[in-house]
Amino acid sequence: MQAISEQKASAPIRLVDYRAPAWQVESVELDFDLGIDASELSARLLLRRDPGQDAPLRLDGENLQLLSIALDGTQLPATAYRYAGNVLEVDGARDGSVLETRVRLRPAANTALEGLYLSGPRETGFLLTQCEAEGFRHITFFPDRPDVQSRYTVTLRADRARFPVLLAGGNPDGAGELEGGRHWARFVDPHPKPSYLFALVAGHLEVIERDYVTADGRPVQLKIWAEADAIGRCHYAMDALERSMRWDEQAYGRNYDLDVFHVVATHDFNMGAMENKGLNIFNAKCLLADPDSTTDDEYRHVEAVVAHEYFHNWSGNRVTCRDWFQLSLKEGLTVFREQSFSADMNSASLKRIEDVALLRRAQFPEDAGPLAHPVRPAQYSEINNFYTATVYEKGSELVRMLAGALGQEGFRRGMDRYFDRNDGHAATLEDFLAALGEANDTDLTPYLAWYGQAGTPRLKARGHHDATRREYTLTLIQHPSGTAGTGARAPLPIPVKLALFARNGDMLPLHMDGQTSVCHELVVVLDQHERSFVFTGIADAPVASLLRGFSAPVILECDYMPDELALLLAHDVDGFNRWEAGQQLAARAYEELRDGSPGDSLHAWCDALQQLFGGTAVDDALLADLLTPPGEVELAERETAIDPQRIHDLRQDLQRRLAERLGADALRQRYNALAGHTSIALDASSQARRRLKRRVLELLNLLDNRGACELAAIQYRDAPGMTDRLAALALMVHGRAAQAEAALLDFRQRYAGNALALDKWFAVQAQLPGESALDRVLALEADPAFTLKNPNRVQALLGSFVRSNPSGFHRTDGAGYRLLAERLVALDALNPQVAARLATAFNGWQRLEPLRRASAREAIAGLEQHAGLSRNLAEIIGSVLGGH
Ligand code: B3K
Ligand code: ZN
Repeated sequence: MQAISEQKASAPIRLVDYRAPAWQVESVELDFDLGIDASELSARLLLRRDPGQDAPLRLDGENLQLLSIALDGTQLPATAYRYAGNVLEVDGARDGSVLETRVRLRPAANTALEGLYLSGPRETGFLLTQCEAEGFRHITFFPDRPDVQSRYTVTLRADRARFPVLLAGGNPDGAGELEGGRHWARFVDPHPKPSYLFALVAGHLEVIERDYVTADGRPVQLKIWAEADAIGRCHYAMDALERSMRWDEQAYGRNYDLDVFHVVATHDFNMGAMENKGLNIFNAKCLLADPDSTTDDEYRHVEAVVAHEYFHNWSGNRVTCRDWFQLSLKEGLTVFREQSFSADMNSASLKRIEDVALLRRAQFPEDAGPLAHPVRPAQYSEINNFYTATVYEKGSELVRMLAGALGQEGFRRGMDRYFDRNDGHAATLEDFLAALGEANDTDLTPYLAWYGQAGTPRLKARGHHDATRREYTLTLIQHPSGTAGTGARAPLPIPVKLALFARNGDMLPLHMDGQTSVCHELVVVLDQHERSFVFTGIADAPVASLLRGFSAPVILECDYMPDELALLLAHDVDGFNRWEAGQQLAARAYEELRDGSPGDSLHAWCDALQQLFGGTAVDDALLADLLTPPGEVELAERETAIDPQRIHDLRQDLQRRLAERLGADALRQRYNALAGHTSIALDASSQARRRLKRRVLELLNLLDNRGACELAAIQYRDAPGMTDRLAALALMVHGRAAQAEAALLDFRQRYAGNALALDKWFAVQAQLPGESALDRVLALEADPAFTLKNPNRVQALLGSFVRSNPSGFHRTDGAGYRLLAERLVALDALNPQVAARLATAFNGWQRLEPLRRASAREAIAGLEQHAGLSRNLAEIIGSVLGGH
């Protein structure tokens, strides 16, 4: 029986409606007969009924072709069950019943890449699954919710020649031959798990292996699988995996818990990677790495994602989420763990800068517009729309605040308590805060308010120095954001790490509230609307360095004088705050230019950077970041009527003025000195040199376009690796160099067989600033290598255009908006998740200047009228359009 296709229910799911499941599945046996066009699957569920509930047995199932159904060994007549509205209701089930169903799936026709699908061409590709959040219901009938945890036994059967490799999560439990050239393999997972962590992979794959022994003595086989042309690019990921496993043992005392850990790379994946128990599946772009096709930033990203998915084995798998509203319980926590790992493996302050820059670029705008939602949303229509920067990145910032409040040892004690108490359970954010708090005899419930309130709070800081009393009073005031919602707005606990600097750049000892112990940095917690903190023994007016290390995810408003920011930029020993002072100064310099009155901030910024550029106070990587003003998206956040082209031009002007101050000769000299070191080594100082080299050449380009492009052409030709090659290519393309087309052609030919490198070729062109980008995008869509079916390619071309090229996308004639709307319709029919994510590029349209606002509105409203949008896209479009 085929489910009658129905309009998806649009009533939102609400946190307040949560009820414990009436039925659990104690164990499940899945038996697959795999094929590309059709796969069949028998499922045998041992059911447990909650004695306190008498609801009938209801199982989720979407677009499943039901072939047979039996209860306790008896085939059911059509009158004994009903399959409608994506729910299968079965009569007569009782505690201990066994339900057996058989369904047929169509993997090759599955373009949504959710459930069981095909990666690659029909003839040579392989089968794989993606179940989080609700993909398992596309595979079989099941109570597809994370608080149902079951033991899985999975048997795979398939033609050996077509599917030589058969993998599923858990430990291997036998394999063998069958008649007709077929074979089988069985896997048993001893750890009960929710259905979203189920996975299988079948097809032609190569493997690299490594033996690992956990700190508690378990031998584990680590196996990374990829197609033949990619397996040589998996070694870096293997090293990263081993580093991650050791780190989790040392930092959190967490050991791996199966005999084998599989990782598989695919080019067809809706997001970065997936932490399926014992069988992680990765988007190739987050796993494959080699110097010829991977940039330094991407290497660090691969390391971080490998770690992230591995860390989920405890924060997500062993302790999972009760319901999807608790998503940040695993995602925010795992991002925090991943960020801490990356900080330990690389430069901690650069990592912090990178993370905060991402938060501001991706999360702050989300939190400031119609898509704003709390880290724990109160309702959703489509859960896949809530894998957001808020749940992930802001969620991580909340864990960071808790970790800061408890200190390193206290946090570890709390995490031990959390893992031990909730092991094998589906937990809530309350469980998390309770474990952390109880292990430290402290009440962390005030922090729950952070999880329930949308919007970025503003923190106002005012300093007052009283020379006669030798006192410095710091007053902090918090304001909820406009998107915080109408619910309770209790003051949030805001930890503010601070230090005071004397005018000569020395840090001052801090005496507060008559305390005798002296320190140079401390954390005060603003837990009321307003509070003042008095520091004594301060002879001269100091400069306060606030929110050091970005100690809370807020927007700090402090009326520094330009010379005060310049002092912090020159002297702060907190690498993050030094960078932050530069960013603030640059943003003010930008505003001076915008208002037609270049003044003190511009001069102070250029002066301070000239000093740092000529000295040795900061390393090359930090210098590169200091020489980079806030991006166009961040600058737009400061505007009320956004004109992206004008923002682009002003930012260029700002950088040109900095370049002028540094001087073309000094830039050229520095470039030549840096260019002398050509290596593909990944150590910190080699990466730092490449980063600074790129930045210096970009600045030089603003003074001497022709000269910089000539240097870029040489750099492109001689580049030993992708970092230098791509930087040179981007400079030539965006600088409209005479050499650009030849370089693009060369790149295209060189990487014809390398999909990830080809994505960069699309992306670099889609980011061409200005109105001509759209024609370029249209031309590239006609390229035979472009397809809407591959999420990475869509992201490379359309994603880069609408997200990373504001001056190109936001054309005054609205053509960018119309293009996006049209492509969303086409994409939605293939892959609703990818369409919905791309549609968030419309976020913020209400704050555009009137002309663009009108055309954006028209495009979005037209889209909303379109019949048959997926629930995913409809929810985003509906929210973005809001009440306007
Ligand atoms: N947990 C997955 C994301 C699943 C997304 C579902 N649409 C990757 C991660 O955060 O590790
Ligand atoms: Zn995750």
